Amino acid sequence: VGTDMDDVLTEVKKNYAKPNPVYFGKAKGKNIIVIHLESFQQFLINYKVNGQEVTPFLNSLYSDKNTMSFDNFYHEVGQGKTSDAENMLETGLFGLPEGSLFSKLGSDNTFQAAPAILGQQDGYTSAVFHGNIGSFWNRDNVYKNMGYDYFFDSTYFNKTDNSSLEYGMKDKLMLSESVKYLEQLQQPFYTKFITVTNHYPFELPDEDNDGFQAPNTNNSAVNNYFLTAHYLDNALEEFFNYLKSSGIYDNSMIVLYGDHYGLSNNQNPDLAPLLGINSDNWTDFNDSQMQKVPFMIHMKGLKGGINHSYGGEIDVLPTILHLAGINTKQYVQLGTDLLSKQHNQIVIFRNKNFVTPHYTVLKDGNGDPKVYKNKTGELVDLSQNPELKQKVAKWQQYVNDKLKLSDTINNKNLLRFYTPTGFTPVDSKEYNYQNEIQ
Ligand code: GP9
Ligand code: MN
Repeated sequence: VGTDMDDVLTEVKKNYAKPNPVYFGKAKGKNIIVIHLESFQQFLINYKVNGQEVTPFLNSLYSDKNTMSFDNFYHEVGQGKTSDAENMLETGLFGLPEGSLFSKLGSDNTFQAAPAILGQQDGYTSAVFHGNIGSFWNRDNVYKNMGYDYFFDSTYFNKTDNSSLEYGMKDKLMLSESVKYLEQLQQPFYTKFITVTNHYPFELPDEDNDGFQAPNTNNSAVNNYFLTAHYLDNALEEFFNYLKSSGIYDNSMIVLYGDHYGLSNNQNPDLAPLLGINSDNWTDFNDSQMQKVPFMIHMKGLKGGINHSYGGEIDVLPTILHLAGINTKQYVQLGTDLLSKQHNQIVIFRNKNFVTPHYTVLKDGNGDPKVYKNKTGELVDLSQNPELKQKVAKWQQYVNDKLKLSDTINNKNLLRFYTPTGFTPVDSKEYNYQNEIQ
């Protein structure tokens, strides 16, 4: 077992990308507020239906001079969906090839996750806010193993007959109900808000729609997706207004990300015309483009802009920790800081497909690579391009090795054999989420 972990550490060392001095520590000591945008895809940003912006607030944030926004950022989840996204952001390791890591291993595995790292290294208090039951995706157990101090699940919130939809409390209500707890948290805090309203089948009661007109395709999930995304956008604006009026905003770095696609590949042909593409011409490449999700870092005084680097959810943890002034060198994390000059731009999907800054590499029915040019969506004939063929094989090996490394660490629970210097292993028994603060 010792050698397994030694091999892991050798690989992880090779993978490390050193922080960019322009950004390292820029958020040192600030509160970190992570907002999980359920099922939110990048194409919604700046998209208009009948001339009306779907997400005017996020659009303004996206182009704000204090926001670092990414436009080539992909989700990398597998079957664990939301929980896989959370897992990558908190631990810097991938989810599993099948099922949800949270459900399968989350109760027993050793984690070296964001709340514990920030708590131990810089005195952060940590909390998650989520308007559904705490056992969904096994979160109540996983969060303890991650060292989350508090988990405000739906039992903490005042509910009425129509305050919840299928996946939990409506976002506006969850966010406003969270405020009374947020205000009591010791600062600096690391908090995560998991929204749910923009979840398939995207059904929004009329009373929650401010008059936004959905598009009119034959597919109601496609139409409704714009309504719930619009609702989420309103909810975020209200929450930001609160953060500003309470003063929390001035001492906080706010990180927003879409966890995964909302519209599935089955629905994309019905979405195609809304994106100006004929359904008959829709390809696997177009499906892969739909896996782009927002990633934005907003903070007063941050030098922002639209960053075209390619990256994904696995890269978020080192990015955030470096901004917070915590070097990630000794941690076992498989992504690289998106702001580092050494950031690795190969984006790894959980099914072993991948994207580079120039190519998207998917598989055909036989498992052979289908290589598309990102710029044009054209299929490249590899038999005419042996040099690229060789490169693709090399990249594929890298992708397979990376996923295998992650699976080995997770399946063998290897982190129990390695404790980074200055880190104390988390004891889940020290945590209890039963309405402590009330
Ligand atoms: C449930 C919510 C949805 O709590 O996070 O999970 P998903 O279905 O998107 O994985
Ligand atoms: Mn989700």
